[in-house]
Amino acid sequence: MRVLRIETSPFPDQEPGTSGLRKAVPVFQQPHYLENFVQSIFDAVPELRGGTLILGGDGRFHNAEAVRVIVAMALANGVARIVVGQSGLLSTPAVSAIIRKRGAQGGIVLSASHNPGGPDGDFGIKFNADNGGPAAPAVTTAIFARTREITAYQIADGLELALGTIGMTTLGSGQVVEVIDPVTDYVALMQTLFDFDRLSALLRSGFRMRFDAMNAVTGPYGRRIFEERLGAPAGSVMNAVPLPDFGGLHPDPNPVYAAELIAAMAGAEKLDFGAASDGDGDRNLIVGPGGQVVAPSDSVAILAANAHLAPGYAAGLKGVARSMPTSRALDRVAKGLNLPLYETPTGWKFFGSLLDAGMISLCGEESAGTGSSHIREKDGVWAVLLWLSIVAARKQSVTEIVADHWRRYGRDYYQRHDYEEIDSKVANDLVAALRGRLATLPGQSFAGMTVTAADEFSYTDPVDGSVTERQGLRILFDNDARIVFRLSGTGTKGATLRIYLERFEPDPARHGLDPAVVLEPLAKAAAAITELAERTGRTEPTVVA
Ligand code: G16
Repeated sequence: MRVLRIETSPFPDQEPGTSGLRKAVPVFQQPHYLENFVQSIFDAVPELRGGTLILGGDGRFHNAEAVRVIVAMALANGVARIVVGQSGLLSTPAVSAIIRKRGAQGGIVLSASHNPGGPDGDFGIKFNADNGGPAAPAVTTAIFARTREITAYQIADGLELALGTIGMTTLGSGQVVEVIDPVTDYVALMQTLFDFDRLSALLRSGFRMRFDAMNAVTGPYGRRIFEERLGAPAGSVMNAVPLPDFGGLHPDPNPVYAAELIAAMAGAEKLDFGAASDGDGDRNLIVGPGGQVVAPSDSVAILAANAHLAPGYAAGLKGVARSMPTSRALDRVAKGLNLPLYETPTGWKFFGSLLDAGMISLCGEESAGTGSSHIREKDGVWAVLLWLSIVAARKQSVTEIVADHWRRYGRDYYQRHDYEEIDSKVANDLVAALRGRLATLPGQSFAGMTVTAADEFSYTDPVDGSVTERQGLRILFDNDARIVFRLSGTGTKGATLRIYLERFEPDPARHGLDPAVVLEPLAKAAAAITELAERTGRTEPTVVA
């Protein structure tokens, strides 16, 4: 192996967003683009030299090539052991689990999550720290700073590694490249949390589930766990082969893109349980018989209320957390169970310090992510196993469990309206103008509702005291309704304005209404308050999630 030093110059646009660096594939295909960012990781995280690095991705277009480049750069930068998923595949939760199991100094995840793949799709890269979680803001800031001043990177030349074959190669330098089965360690961890015998009895009893892997990374995980280990009939996992372009699907498990699954749940097959995960396997969608979708904000609340039914959580939870725009359904459970509740900014990285400090055991977000202290990422297949455990223990369907939950805690009607690909300046101006008006809003009425409070969310991490500002604008109304506005940190084209609408309804007689109808006045108020149509020319959201 020969180490080459390649001259380069900085790219101005390598600032990590909510979850790593995400760009269109052609951006990543520019000469030196990936290499600059990877070298900046090695420079900003010196512990990797002489340490262990876990590496894998969701198999999307450019994954295989990027894995080869990163292995060669890791070797050139003195990483002692590189653990790679076979053929470059590892789900995001598996990377987190393996970092923790191996005591690695970090991991690199290649994914643009739920964004479409293929040559015209998106690609992404994210560094996870030695706790298994997305790097904290201080580390991503250091990586970004390094990308601004980089002049050269190091890469090994002349390597012939068979990354498609499980096995270990020790190089003359003593460095090791280990290719592992992507699924084995993850399944072993799931077995410590869930009663596989009970789940197997459920899935062999005629209960019929469908798991949609959306042609993305969870196909092999779903097949191994649901079909091979737990005995669900072959075909219970659909779209099970990871494809570079996800077979043209948009691997975002929401009611729009998981329409095939929802149709199957509503169809003649009379399926009992439906679920889906996203590109890299950290998000989840749960669907009841007949096609009822569980809102992610409800899902995390229901999981918190019932987690004790699975062995891994039988002793109860230490505390729970949600991102600020996630509905307050979880707060009601925390109150009922007398648990501490933390409200963090959007971005899984903010849960990491609470989990590390043992302050919470379960957390989740409106963006279809739920997870627990077992790793430091959200975890799609884990959420499905916990839901199945609850269904098995309570002997009720998803639909009945949701209805019971609302009866007990009330229903938080919830929708997120996304306005995608707005001109960045227009979007920033809209937010700035609203920020400037916040103090004047209380007392004003919009769409028949009166504002009681308005502020901008700022977060002080209770563990390390770090402060993260400007994390979303919140407006509260006199009818127990709330609107939150923020700009997405994961989009790759222009700006995405997210408007989160919610309204609490305690009366069980009013729990069966259409969320679009209940929340219509909020959507109108949001448009009026931001002068949405005048500023953006938009009158309808691109996506309602
Ligand atoms: C990432 C983050 C999540 C966040 C989501 C959406 O998820 O890990 O915490 O909720 O992005 O963020 P934004 O609203 O800024 O677009 P993923 O699944 O995309 O990695």
